[in-house]
Amino acid sequence: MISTRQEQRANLFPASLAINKKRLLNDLNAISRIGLGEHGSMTRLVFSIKELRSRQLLIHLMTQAGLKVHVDRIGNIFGRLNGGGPKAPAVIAGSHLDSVLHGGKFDGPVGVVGALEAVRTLKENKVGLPCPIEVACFVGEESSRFGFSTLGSSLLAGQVRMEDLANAVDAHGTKLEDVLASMGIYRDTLASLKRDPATVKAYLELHIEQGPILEAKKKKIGIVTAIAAPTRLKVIFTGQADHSGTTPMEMRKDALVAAAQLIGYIEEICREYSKMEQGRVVGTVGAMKIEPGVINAIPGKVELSVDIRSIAAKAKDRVAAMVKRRAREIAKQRGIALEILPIRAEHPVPLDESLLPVIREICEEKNIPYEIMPSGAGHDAMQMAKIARAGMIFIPSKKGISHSPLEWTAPEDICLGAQVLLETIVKVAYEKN
Ligand code: HGY
Ligand code: MN
Ligand code: MN
Repeated sequence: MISTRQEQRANLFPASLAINKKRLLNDLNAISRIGLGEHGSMTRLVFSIKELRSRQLLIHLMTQAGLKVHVDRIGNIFGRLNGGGPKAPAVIAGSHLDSVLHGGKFDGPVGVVGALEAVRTLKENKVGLPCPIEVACFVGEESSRFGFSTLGSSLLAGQVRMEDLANAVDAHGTKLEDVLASMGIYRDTLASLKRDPATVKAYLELHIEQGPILEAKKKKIGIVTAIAAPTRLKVIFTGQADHSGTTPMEMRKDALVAAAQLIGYIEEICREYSKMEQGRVVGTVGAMKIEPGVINAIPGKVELSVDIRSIAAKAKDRVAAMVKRRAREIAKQRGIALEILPIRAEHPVPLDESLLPVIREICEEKNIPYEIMPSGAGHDAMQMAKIARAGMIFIPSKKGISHSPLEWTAPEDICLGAQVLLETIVKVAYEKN
């Protein structure tokens, strides 16, 4: 008698099947030793030697696990466990290994090693699967170096034109498009990086929450409904460098004071907007370049990076327009020049509604307190959602801190998240196509 898929899954997926916690945490610690800096901070900026080394280590771990490893032209890594027919679309689970400057050790790696441990567990228990499972590590998820985020997953989803990279430049003046050219990637080769959506059944990402909600509500798993998206700009005020001692106040064209006015406005307008019903908007100026940048010269030129985010697309666009308008007003009042360069403007991404009950059922079966919630941070899942059903599983961040050496998630929470990911992978794999 042919058993139902549930019975099939039950037979092939004994409830006793559990990830190897020690191995998972060992992998996370091994990766965390690459890019370790002062006060336990992590720096693995995209295409840096340390970031490349972390990807090299992952390839070794995947090979050791007996997975079929594929690295694409930009450096995205896929470790595949075959299953089902040759054309069966794969369930992919993954995240990223690159970090922000002086960040934490959990943002990204938790999702990569969690997925690796889930697939390794399936393989060593010889669980028959109706489709391939792939562990993915995407290149350049963080915008820290070039201002451009989710690079690898955007390319896989066919979301990048060369012109989109025009203003993606790092602090040393290195252009992202030049780095791609050095890898043999030009306008005409970008399309070759796109993955055929027919080869992907679903995408799942385990990630730290990077916010305070799960801890505050004493929940252990977050089931993500949607991902906030950024509008990122480069704002350049150009006044007049001059002597800080001899130039009278009324004759100055001080670019830094103009920048300070705009920074204050961004904070004020985002606080205001977040109180209104149109939806919470957050705005940050995280980086600034001042020229000449010395104590006895009036700043002649200041370049600001502006990051405005919201789940509510209209609210985000409205705030971005108000910030641009205010920048123009400030420049006019002060008689200084203004340039506003778009880096990227993305739409908030709803995640797949049909994956939510799958994750919720696992949490309820295992009595895990869970929270259904949006993500304020960006993730590779927002790009993968453009070519496949995408879902995200959050685990708590201590005090909600992230992008900081104080970023911390308890080992037992990481292991629980990986176990929920494992069981979600199997359930999704067994769903009818
Ligand atoms: O910046 C972000 O939202 C994410 O942490 N990459
Ligand atoms: Mn991050
Ligand atoms: Mn991340």
